[in-house]
Amino acid sequence: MNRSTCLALLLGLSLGSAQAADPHAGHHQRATMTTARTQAEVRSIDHQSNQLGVAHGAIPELKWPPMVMDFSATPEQLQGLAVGDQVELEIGVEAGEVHLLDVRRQSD
Ligand SMILES: [Cu+2]
Repeated sequence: MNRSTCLALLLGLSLGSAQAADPHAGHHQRATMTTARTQAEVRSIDHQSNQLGVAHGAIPELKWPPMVMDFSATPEQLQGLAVGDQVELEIGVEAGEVHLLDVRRQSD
């Protein structure tokens, strides 16, 4: 391999990695958030650390089995909720992070 071939290969490699490190990559991931709605029952509410514990059913869109889990929530989302409430949750998963997008108490 002569010197100019080596240089061309090096340039090609660095161009390739420059593309992989596209600063817009992070922004584009926003478009890949997977969202799903599910029925759940409120199991715990922590107003100190803003955690909402729920039992939810299977969520095929997210490939989640039924489970009991905690979500980080906003104080607004926790407002007016009580343990035992039936709620509808909108959940978004983006780059492996779970976001609680919406909490709606089911009218009884
Ligand atoms: Cu879950």
